[in-house]
Amino acid sequence: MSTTAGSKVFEYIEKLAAISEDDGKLTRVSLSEQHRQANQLVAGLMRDAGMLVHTDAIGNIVGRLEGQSDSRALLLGSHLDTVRDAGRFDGMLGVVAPIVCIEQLQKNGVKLPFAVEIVGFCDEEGVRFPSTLLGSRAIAGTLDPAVLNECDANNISLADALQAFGQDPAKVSSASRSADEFLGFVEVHIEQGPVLEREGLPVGLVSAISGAGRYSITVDGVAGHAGTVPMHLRSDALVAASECIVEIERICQALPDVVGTVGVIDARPGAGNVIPGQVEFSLDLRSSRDSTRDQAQQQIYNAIDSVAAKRKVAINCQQTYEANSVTCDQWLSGQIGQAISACGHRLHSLPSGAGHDAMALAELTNVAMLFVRCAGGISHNPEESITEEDAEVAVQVLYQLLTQFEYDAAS
Ligand code: HGY
Ligand code: MN
Ligand code: MN
Repeated sequence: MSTTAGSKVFEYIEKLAAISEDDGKLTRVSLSEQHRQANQLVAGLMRDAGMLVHTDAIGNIVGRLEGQSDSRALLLGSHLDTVRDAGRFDGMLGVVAPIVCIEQLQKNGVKLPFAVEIVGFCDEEGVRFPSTLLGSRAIAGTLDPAVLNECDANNISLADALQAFGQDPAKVSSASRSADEFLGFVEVHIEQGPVLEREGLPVGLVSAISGAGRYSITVDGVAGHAGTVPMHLRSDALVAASECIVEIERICQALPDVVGTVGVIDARPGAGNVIPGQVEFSLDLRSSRDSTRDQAQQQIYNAIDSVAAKRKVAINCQQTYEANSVTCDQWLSGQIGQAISACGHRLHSLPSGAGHDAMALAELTNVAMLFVRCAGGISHNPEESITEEDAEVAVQVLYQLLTQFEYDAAS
């Protein structure tokens, strides 16, 4: 059977999907042994495609193909870390599709005037550490050094994790790149939503990326004996947290274009016959409009204050991360749009509710995104899937973009 670009993409995706810390599920967090193995696999694919490869100071894997006449690079790529029990395309598609495209260019003897770099970012999901977009923010030069002190669930700091990964945490800032090195950043990513499938389209153009805030909310009540403390004398941290969570849902349902998610909750001491004395839960708050997200945040804080007073508990809300919404660059998006049309597909532009490394890179260079249809819009779920045909279209659009790329060579 002849290999197509789509089948090559799937071949590489399957190899990456086999590298996981969980048997039978795909979980690969940043700076782990599994991340190291994934970087090594991707480095081999990049080298086989004729690229020079290095690992930067934050653990991103970076491949580069020199241009014939211009040292500036069009940057491509996405993330190699995953959520827990993840799908195999979220992130990885945006690293593998560009590599297959470079393979095709090399096979066809096409020499581009400008350089191409492909990056596999080390941490976009923010599963291991409280912050996220670590790899892309390091490249953009916007990473706050304070994140080096953030710890994972095993109390390992980012600095120690970098050390164990073979990187010197004192040199993280050397991962930052300068704007004049790049022509722009294009990220290929699954849509993670149902729109392209409903439109009957294999690919789409991203107009904007929603901003997001992440919070850690701690409720302090009074632990007690489940059998001896009357209901009216309790300061039950878990019931108070539950009321806060229902309030968060009510507020986000009432506001336009806001989504709020509590994905993690930890009740302590965690015994069935003990009234929970302390609860910590996460909040992920998003909107394509930063002002609306701010409005939701304020309403949530007010609601939490009311619950605290009513239930005689102390509640602390700590924002651990924020990324403002990003509008994709018109010029770069226009070139992707031309490539989509040239490949014979109707152009459809849509916003991204999910966050992406492109949000961080927008601080450094022009960014644009190509979405690929995914079945049922399912993502952050092992059922996440795309077709080989759509993967083929993504590579074709990238090929068209690179070979027809128009830019001001003089500047
Ligand atoms: O959470 C997100 O939007 C992304 O998948 N990290
Ligand atoms: Mn994701
Ligand atoms: Mn992603």
